Amino acid sequence: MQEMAWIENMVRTAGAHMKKAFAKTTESGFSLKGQQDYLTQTDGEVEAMVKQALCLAYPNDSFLGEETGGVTESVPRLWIVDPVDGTANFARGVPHFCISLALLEFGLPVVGAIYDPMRDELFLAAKGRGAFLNGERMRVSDVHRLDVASVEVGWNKRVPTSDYLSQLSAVIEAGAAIRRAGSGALGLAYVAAGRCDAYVELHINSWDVAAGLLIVTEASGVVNDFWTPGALNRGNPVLACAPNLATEMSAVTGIAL
Ligand code: LIP
Repeated sequence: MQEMAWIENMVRTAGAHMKKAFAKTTESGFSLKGQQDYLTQTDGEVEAMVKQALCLAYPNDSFLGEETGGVTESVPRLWIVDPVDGTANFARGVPHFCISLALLEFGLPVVGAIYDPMRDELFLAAKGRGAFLNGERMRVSDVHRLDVASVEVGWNKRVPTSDYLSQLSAVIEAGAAIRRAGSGALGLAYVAAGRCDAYVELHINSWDVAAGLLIVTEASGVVNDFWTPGALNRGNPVLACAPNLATEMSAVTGIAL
Protein backbone atom coordinates (compact mmCIF):
# COMPACT_ATOMS: atom_id res chain seq x y z
CA MET A 1 0.00 0.00 0.00
CA GLN A 2 1.73 3.18 -1.21
CA GLU A 3 0.36 5.29 1.67
CA MET A 4 2.22 3.10 4.21
CA ALA A 5 5.58 4.02 2.72
CA TRP A 6 4.54 7.66 2.45
CA ILE A 7 3.27 7.93 6.04
CA GLU A 8 6.40 6.26 7.44
CA ASN A 9 8.63 8.73 5.63
CA MET A 10 6.42 11.67 6.69
CA VAL A 11 6.40 10.89 10.42
CA ARG A 12 10.13 10.18 10.45
CA THR A 13 10.83 13.50 8.73
CA ALA A 14 8.55 15.33 11.17
CA GLY A 15 10.11 13.43 14.08
CA ALA A 16 13.61 14.61 13.14
CA HIS A 17 12.35 18.20 13.28
CA MET A 18 10.63 17.57 16.65
CA LYS A 19 13.78 16.05 18.14
CA LYS A 20 15.90 19.05 17.08
CA ALA A 21 13.29 21.50 18.38
CA PHE A 22 12.86 19.61 21.66
CA ALA A 23 16.41 20.40 22.67
CA LYS A 24 15.68 24.14 22.23
CA THR A 25 12.06 24.28 23.44
CA THR A 26 12.82 24.86 27.09
CA GLU A 27 14.41 28.13 25.91
CA SER A 28 11.77 29.07 23.29
CA GLY A 29 8.97 28.34 25.78
CA PHE A 30 5.31 27.57 25.23
CA SER A 31 1.83 29.07 25.52
CA LEU A 32 -1.42 27.68 26.86
CA LYS A 33 -4.53 27.19 24.67
CA GLY A 34 -6.51 26.54 27.81
CA GLN A 35 -6.06 25.14 31.33
CA GLN A 36 -3.21 22.62 31.18
CA ASP A 37 -3.54 22.64 27.35
CA TYR A 38 -0.09 23.43 26.01
CA LEU A 39 0.93 24.81 22.61
CA THR A 40 4.48 25.10 21.33
CA GLN A 41 5.90 26.58 18.13
CA THR A 42 6.77 23.03 17.07
CA ASP A 43 3.10 21.96 17.08
CA GLY A 44 2.41 24.57 14.39
CA GLU A 45 5.60 23.89 12.43
CA VAL A 46 4.99 20.12 12.25
CA GLU A 47 1.35 20.48 11.28
CA ALA A 48 2.36 22.87 8.48
CA MET A 49 5.01 20.39 7.26
CA VAL A 50 2.44 17.58 7.07
CA LYS A 51 -0.19 19.76 5.40
CA GLN A 52 2.27 20.99 2.76
CA ALA A 53 3.55 17.47 2.03
CA LEU A 54 -0.02 16.17 1.67
CA CYS A 55 -0.90 18.95 -0.78
CA LEU A 56 1.94 17.70 -2.99
CA ALA A 57 1.45 13.94 -2.54
CA TYR A 58 -2.35 13.68 -2.25
CA PRO A 59 -3.79 17.00 -3.49
CA ASN A 60 -7.37 15.70 -3.68
CA ASP A 61 -7.47 14.36 -0.13
CA SER A 62 -9.01 16.22 2.84
CA PHE A 63 -7.17 17.32 5.99
CA LEU A 64 -7.88 17.71 9.72
CA GLY A 65 -5.21 18.93 12.15
CA GLU A 66 -5.29 19.59 15.90
CA GLU A 67 -3.91 23.10 15.49
CA THR A 68 -5.48 24.40 12.25
CA GLY A 69 -8.68 22.31 12.09
CA GLY A 70 -10.16 21.16 8.78
CA VAL A 71 -12.73 18.67 7.51
CA THR A 72 -14.77 16.90 10.18
CA GLU A 73 -17.24 15.00 7.97
CA SER A 74 -17.03 11.44 6.64
CA VAL A 75 -15.33 11.92 3.23
CA PRO A 76 -13.67 9.41 0.88
CA ARG A 77 -10.11 10.24 2.09
CA LEU A 78 -9.19 12.33 5.13
CA TRP A 79 -5.74 12.71 6.69
CA ILE A 80 -5.81 13.57 10.42
CA VAL A 81 -2.77 14.68 12.38
CA ASP A 82 -1.78 15.42 15.95
CA PRO A 83 1.56 17.06 15.25
CA VAL A 84 2.89 16.77 18.79
CA ASP A 85 0.90 14.43 21.01
CA GLY A 86 2.15 14.87 24.55
CA THR A 87 2.68 18.59 24.08
CA ALA A 88 2.80 19.22 27.82
CA ASN A 89 5.70 16.78 28.07
CA PHE A 90 7.41 18.37 25.06
CA ALA A 91 6.99 21.87 26.53
CA ARG A 92 8.37 20.88 29.96
CA GLY A 93 11.35 18.89 28.70
CA VAL A 94 9.91 15.40 29.28
CA PRO A 95 10.97 13.10 26.38
CA HIS A 96 7.61 11.31 26.00
CA PHE A 97 5.75 12.60 22.93
CA CYS A 98 5.06 11.64 19.32
CA ILE A 99 3.47 12.59 16.04
CA SER A 100 0.23 10.74 15.24
CA LEU A 101 -0.94 10.62 11.61
CA ALA A 102 -3.73 8.57 10.01
CA LEU A 103 -5.64 8.22 6.76
CA LEU A 104 -9.41 7.67 7.11
CA GLU A 105 -11.68 6.40 4.35
CA PHE A 106 -15.31 7.39 4.87
CA GLY A 107 -14.60 8.13 8.54
CA LEU A 108 -12.68 4.95 9.46
CA PRO A 109 -8.87 4.68 9.77
CA VAL A 110 -7.15 2.55 7.12
CA VAL A 111 -3.50 3.56 7.65
CA GLY A 112 -2.00 4.88 10.89
CA ALA A 113 1.47 5.82 12.17
CA ILE A 114 2.72 6.97 15.57
CA TYR A 115 6.37 7.99 15.75
CA ASP A 116 8.35 8.66 18.94
CA PRO A 117 11.52 10.47 17.78
CA MET A 118 13.23 10.28 21.17
CA ARG A 119 13.21 6.47 21.16
CA ASP A 120 13.15 6.14 17.36
CA GLU A 121 10.05 3.93 17.63
CA LEU A 122 7.64 3.76 14.71
CA PHE A 123 4.26 2.13 15.37
CA LEU A 124 2.57 1.46 12.03
CA ALA A 125 -0.56 -0.34 10.79
CA ALA A 126 -2.76 -0.67 7.73
CA LYS A 127 -6.27 -2.17 7.83
CA GLY A 128 -6.09 -5.93 7.46
CA ARG A 129 -2.28 -5.95 7.22
CA GLY A 130 -1.24 -6.13 10.88
CA ALA A 131 0.61 -3.76 13.22
CA PHE A 132 4.38 -3.23 13.32
CA LEU A 133 6.93 -1.68 15.68
CA ASN A 134 10.04 -0.71 13.67
CA GLY A 135 9.07 -3.34 11.11
CA GLU A 136 8.54 -6.17 13.63
CA ARG A 137 5.01 -7.61 13.97
CA MET A 138 3.30 -6.35 17.15
CA ARG A 139 0.65 -7.98 19.34
CA VAL A 140 -1.21 -6.93 22.49
CA SER A 141 -0.50 -8.69 25.81
CA ASP A 142 -2.20 -11.90 26.89
CA VAL A 143 -2.82 -10.61 30.42
CA HIS A 144 -6.23 -11.86 31.52
CA ARG A 145 -6.71 -10.49 35.04
CA LEU A 146 -6.95 -6.84 36.06
CA ASP A 147 -5.15 -7.48 39.36
CA VAL A 148 -1.98 -8.24 37.39
CA ALA A 149 -2.59 -5.65 34.65
CA SER A 150 -1.07 -2.24 33.94
CA VAL A 151 -3.67 0.33 32.83
CA GLU A 152 -3.12 3.90 31.64
CA VAL A 153 -5.91 6.27 32.66
CA GLY A 154 -5.64 9.44 30.57
CA TRP A 155 -6.33 12.78 32.23
CA ASN A 156 -7.35 16.17 30.91
CA LYS A 157 -9.20 19.27 32.06
CA ARG A 158 -12.04 18.56 29.63
CA VAL A 159 -13.47 16.02 32.09
CA PRO A 160 -14.86 16.94 35.55
CA THR A 161 -12.32 16.05 38.25
CA SER A 162 -14.90 13.93 40.10
CA ASP A 163 -15.50 11.79 37.00
CA TYR A 164 -11.76 11.30 36.51
CA LEU A 165 -11.23 10.37 40.16
CA SER A 166 -14.13 7.86 40.05
CA GLN A 167 -12.64 6.28 36.93
CA LEU A 168 -9.21 6.14 38.51
CA SER A 169 -10.43 4.59 41.76
CA ALA A 170 -12.54 2.01 39.90
CA VAL A 171 -9.46 0.84 37.98
CA ILE A 172 -7.32 0.81 41.15
CA GLU A 173 -10.06 -1.00 43.12
CA ALA A 174 -10.09 -3.66 40.39
CA GLY A 175 -6.44 -4.32 41.24
CA ALA A 176 -4.70 -2.78 38.24
CA ALA A 177 -1.50 -0.76 38.42
CA ILE A 178 -2.23 2.66 36.93
CA ARG A 179 -0.11 5.12 34.92
CA ARG A 180 -0.66 8.47 33.21
CA ALA A 181 2.12 9.51 30.82
CA GLY A 182 0.47 12.46 29.03
CA SER A 183 0.31 11.14 25.44
CA GLY A 184 -2.84 9.30 24.46
CA ALA A 185 -1.35 8.23 21.14
CA LEU A 186 1.69 6.63 22.79
CA GLY A 187 -0.65 5.14 25.41
CA LEU A 188 -2.53 3.32 22.64
CA ALA A 189 0.72 2.37 20.90
CA TYR A 190 1.96 0.78 24.13
CA VAL A 191 -1.24 -1.27 24.41
CA ALA A 192 -0.64 -2.52 20.85
CA ALA A 193 2.97 -3.37 21.75
CA GLY A 194 1.90 -5.30 24.86
CA ARG A 195 3.75 -2.86 27.15
CA CYS A 196 0.50 -1.82 28.80
CA ASP A 197 -2.74 -3.82 28.98
CA ALA A 198 -5.37 -1.08 28.56
CA TYR A 199 -5.76 2.63 27.86
CA VAL A 200 -8.87 4.53 28.96
CA GLU A 201 -9.74 8.24 28.87
CA LEU A 202 -13.20 9.68 29.45
CA HIS A 203 -12.78 12.22 26.65
CA ILE A 204 -10.12 12.38 23.97
CA ASN A 205 -9.92 14.06 20.58
CA SER A 206 -10.07 12.27 17.23
CA TRP A 207 -6.54 13.37 16.23
CA ASP A 208 -5.10 11.80 19.42
CA VAL A 209 -6.53 8.35 18.66
CA ALA A 210 -7.07 7.98 14.89
CA ALA A 211 -3.78 6.13 14.32
CA GLY A 212 -3.67 4.38 17.71
CA LEU A 213 -7.10 2.76 17.51
CA LEU A 214 -6.21 1.15 14.16
CA ILE A 215 -2.80 0.05 15.46
CA VAL A 216 -4.37 -1.60 18.54
CA THR A 217 -7.00 -3.36 16.42
CA GLU A 218 -4.38 -4.63 13.96
CA ALA A 219 -2.35 -5.90 16.96
CA SER A 220 -5.41 -8.02 17.95
CA GLY A 221 -6.55 -5.65 20.68
CA VAL A 222 -10.15 -4.61 21.44
CA VAL A 223 -11.34 -0.99 21.14
CA ASN A 224 -14.62 0.82 21.80
CA ASP A 225 -16.79 2.22 19.01
CA PHE A 226 -15.07 5.60 18.99
CA TRP A 227 -16.16 6.60 15.45
CA THR A 228 -19.76 7.52 16.19
CA PRO A 229 -21.36 10.40 14.19
CA GLY A 230 -19.64 13.65 15.19
CA ALA A 231 -16.61 11.93 16.77
CA LEU A 232 -14.19 13.60 14.33
CA ASN A 233 -15.28 17.00 15.60
CA ARG A 234 -16.32 16.37 19.21
CA GLY A 235 -14.13 13.47 20.29
CA ASN A 236 -15.39 10.64 22.50
CA PRO A 237 -14.39 8.38 25.38
CA VAL A 238 -11.73 5.86 24.45
CA LEU A 239 -11.06 2.33 25.74
CA ALA A 240 -8.49 0.01 24.19
CA CYS A 241 -7.32 -3.22 25.82
CA ALA A 242 -5.90 -6.72 25.54
CA PRO A 243 -8.72 -9.08 24.50
CA ASN A 244 -8.74 -11.11 27.73
CA LEU A 245 -9.47 -7.93 29.73
CA ALA A 246 -12.31 -6.66 27.55
CA THR A 247 -15.22 -7.80 29.73
CA GLU A 248 -13.64 -6.63 33.00
CA MET A 249 -12.40 -3.30 31.59
CA SER A 250 -15.80 -2.55 30.05
CA ALA A 251 -17.53 -3.28 33.39
CA VAL A 252 -15.02 -1.23 35.42
CA THR A 253 -15.01 1.79 33.11
CA GLY A 254 -18.63 1.69 31.95
CA ILE A 255 -17.46 1.99 28.32
CA ALA A 256 -19.04 -0.58 25.96
CA LEU A 257 -16.73 -2.81 23.93
C1 LIP B 1 -2.99 15.05 24.86
C2 LIP B 1 -3.60 13.67 24.80
C3 LIP B 1 -3.78 13.10 26.19
C4 LIP B 1 -4.66 14.00 27.00
C5 LIP B 1 -4.03 15.37 27.08
C6 LIP B 1 -3.82 15.97 25.70
P1 LIP B 1 -1.95 16.77 23.15
O1 LIP B 1 -2.91 15.53 23.55
O2 LIP B 1 -2.77 12.82 24.06
O3 LIP B 1 -4.39 11.83 26.12
O4 LIP B 1 -4.84 13.44 28.25
O5 LIP B 1 -4.89 16.23 27.79
O6 LIP B 1 -5.07 16.16 25.08
O7 LIP B 1 -2.70 17.99 23.62
O8 LIP B 1 -0.66 16.62 23.87
O9 LIP B 1 -1.84 16.72 21.66
